[in-house]
Amino acid sequence: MNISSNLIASEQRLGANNYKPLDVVLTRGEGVHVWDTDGKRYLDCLSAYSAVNQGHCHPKILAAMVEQASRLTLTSRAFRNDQLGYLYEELAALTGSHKILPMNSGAEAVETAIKAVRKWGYEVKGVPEGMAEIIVCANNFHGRTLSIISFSTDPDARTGFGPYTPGFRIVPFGDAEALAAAINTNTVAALIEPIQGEAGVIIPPSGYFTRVRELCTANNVTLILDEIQTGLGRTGKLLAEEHEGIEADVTLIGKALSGGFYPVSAVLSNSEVLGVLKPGQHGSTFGGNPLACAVARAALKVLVEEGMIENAEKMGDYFLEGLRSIRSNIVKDVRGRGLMLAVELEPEAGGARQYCYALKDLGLLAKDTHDHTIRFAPPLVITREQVDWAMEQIEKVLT
Ligand code: IF1
Repeated sequence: MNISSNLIASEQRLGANNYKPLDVVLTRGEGVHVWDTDGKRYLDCLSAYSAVNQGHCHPKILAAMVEQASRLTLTSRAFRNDQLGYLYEELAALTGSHKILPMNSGAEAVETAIKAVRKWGYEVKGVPEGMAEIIVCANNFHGRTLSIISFSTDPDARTGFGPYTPGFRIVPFGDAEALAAAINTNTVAALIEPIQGEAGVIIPPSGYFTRVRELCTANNVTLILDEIQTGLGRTGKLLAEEHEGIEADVTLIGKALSGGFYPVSAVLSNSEVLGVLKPGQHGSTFGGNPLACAVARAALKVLVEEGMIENAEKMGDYFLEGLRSIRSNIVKDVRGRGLMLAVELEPEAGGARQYCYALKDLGLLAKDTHDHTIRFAPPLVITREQVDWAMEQIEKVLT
């Protein structure tokens, strides 16, 4: 038995069985590439679900992390640290947000936003206590906590974990009139992904978000966009909302906020929503810690200064064009924006997972979702030559 089969056996014996990863054991990463324990190199077309947008082990983020880790890692928010203020300034300058609340995981950012808009609903909008409603979309993915899975429509994510948190209304994604019909005087927010990731890279019809924005403004409803996956360059813009020409009231970011080095998330707010949280009402031991802040500052800096967002737009268009040019009778649909791409296979293809294994054998790592869809989301530093190489492998496997 080699190292990787021993490690896989240990995982199977001792690990909770809540994942079914491809059987590739990775030990090193650099830029768009990762290596397994046998030394085989792969082009990473998942980027840890868009957390390593900046590429694996980006040297400048690494340097910031090492420097900060050797100086000060954690103070808790009982005291102040000399990194948080800088992160606030830099995030505000970059995104135009007025108030920021740092957390760790994406799910925590979502939970934070839910708490804040409920309190805002009671204190500012005048919703009767306990009556606040939040509108969400069918086939959403916002994380794994109890309140978040309470409004999931995915049986795997939800079934068996009740009792569920009330206060959510589910409407179809991409249907603004359904959202309009669901709004009432107790509606405090609409929580939406700009592009649904887990659902299979679902892009809403054009004009959807313009109408959603109008509806939210007209009804004093907070528009919360979950940009945890779509944000920070993934779709070819800093935030995916820019494609729609709108501004959310509350924007959630995570994942690539650290370039994959550390769990860092944040709630960005343009409105008074975050202002309702007073000392003692919300927080986290690690949220806003100096190590997280230093890493996030470096991750944002390289994203912007090294042109990764523009590259995502260019290489995304090129990758999409390449995928669309593949002639294969098992391909049902090809879609994407920036470097958030998907190929949906015909049901006769027999499931996407076998194609992911075939791609892995050729040195390309991609992830299946919802049985019939393969996602492609490489780090934003991918070059034209690397896209060409990826396309050759994908074409081989699909034709
Ligand atoms: C897993 C999916 C992606 C997210 C959006 C919040 C979160 C996520 C839009 C929560 C997280 C991850 C979690 C990861 C799988 C992955 C995923 F397939 F499940 F849907 F990316 F496509 N909002 N998405 O996409 O962030 O708390 O995880 O930091 O293994 O569960 P988190």
